Amino acid sequence: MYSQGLIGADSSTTESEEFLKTFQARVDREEKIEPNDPMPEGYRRTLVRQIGQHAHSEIVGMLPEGNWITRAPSLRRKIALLAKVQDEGGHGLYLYSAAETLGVSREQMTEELLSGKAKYSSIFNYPTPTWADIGAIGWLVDGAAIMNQIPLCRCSYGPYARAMIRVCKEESFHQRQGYEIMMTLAKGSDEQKEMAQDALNRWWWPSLMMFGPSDTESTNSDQSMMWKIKRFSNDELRQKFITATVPQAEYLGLSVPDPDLEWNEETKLYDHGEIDWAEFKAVVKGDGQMNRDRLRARNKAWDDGAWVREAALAHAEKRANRQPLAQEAAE
Ligand code: FAQ
Repeated sequence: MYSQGLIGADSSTTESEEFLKTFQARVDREEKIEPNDPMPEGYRRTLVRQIGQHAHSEIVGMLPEGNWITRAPSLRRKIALLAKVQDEGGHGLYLYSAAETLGVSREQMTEELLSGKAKYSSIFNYPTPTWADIGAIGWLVDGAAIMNQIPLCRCSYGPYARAMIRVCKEESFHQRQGYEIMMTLAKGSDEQKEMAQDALNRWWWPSLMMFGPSDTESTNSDQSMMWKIKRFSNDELRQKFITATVPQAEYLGLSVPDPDLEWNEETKLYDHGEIDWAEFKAVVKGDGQMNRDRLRARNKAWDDGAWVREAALAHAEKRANRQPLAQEAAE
């Protein structure tokens, strides 16, 4: 099934017109689609693709911040960061489980991540050289993730929508954790303020790229919006994020690194400069600063964990073999 590739909605299905119409009517009535419900193959594959990529993003997303757990500047910061990174691992697990309800196995998804075949969010291919990066990730990356994921709580597919409710609650703690780090740095010494500005300079544009290509380039949006998997387009969410975040930067006394950023009184939104889509494409293709490093780290974790998987399997086998004896004794 899944071996057909990581492809998006495919309109060349063999399902009857009537079946597709009935399904669309359910979606339009805002009924949740559940795992055993009939669904078009394109809908199923779109969800496997999106939820799988989302799960991989959470798992790879543990790496840039994990880099700072042993170097957090205080015990309080270390505890909060540990909890955040642990949450991200948990989000990955809920999401893999949600994808499994669509008939794809966790092993298949993991194999696709480790081989470099599966996509994950471009944002996690940037380095975290300073402590301020941890502030910027919480503030901007989690902030962008929340903007994108709140509408997913209303996604037409029940298991994904329900997973998103808990994920969004946790992301909101992550965002505050990051903003608080930025506030501390921005109110600190000149050197700390400079660190905060430098992190904002490096994370601003990649955070805007998280929302995906512009609407004219987004291949999956129209179909995903029709199926109510997505509720807003990539550009709409990006614009909402900019509008919410610019005043937060002003409050910190930091400047957003976009000379073309300007409040538009008519639209009540910020006009912004051109995003470097060539950079986005290169990162998604695997040529970002940290792509190779991230995949190496995930592959090492998989290899290093082999003994745990083997031991768990051996234990399960032993228990299974013991059960008939225990039953016999009880009889
Ligand atoms: N990076 O047609 P569209 C987080 C791909 S979680 C890489 O617009 P779609 C938590 C896209 O897959 C962050 N690839 O696609 C956290 C598609 O490729 P395909 C992840 C990207 O699906 C915080 C192609 O481009 N969040 O941050 C990206 O309709 C801190 C065409 O694009 C989610 O996954 C990208 N940025 O819209 C963790 C949320 N953007 O498969 C740790 C769920 C697009 O056709 C620390 N996903 N592509 O070959 C979504 O909402 C959607 O999938 C979008 C993309 C909006 C990401």
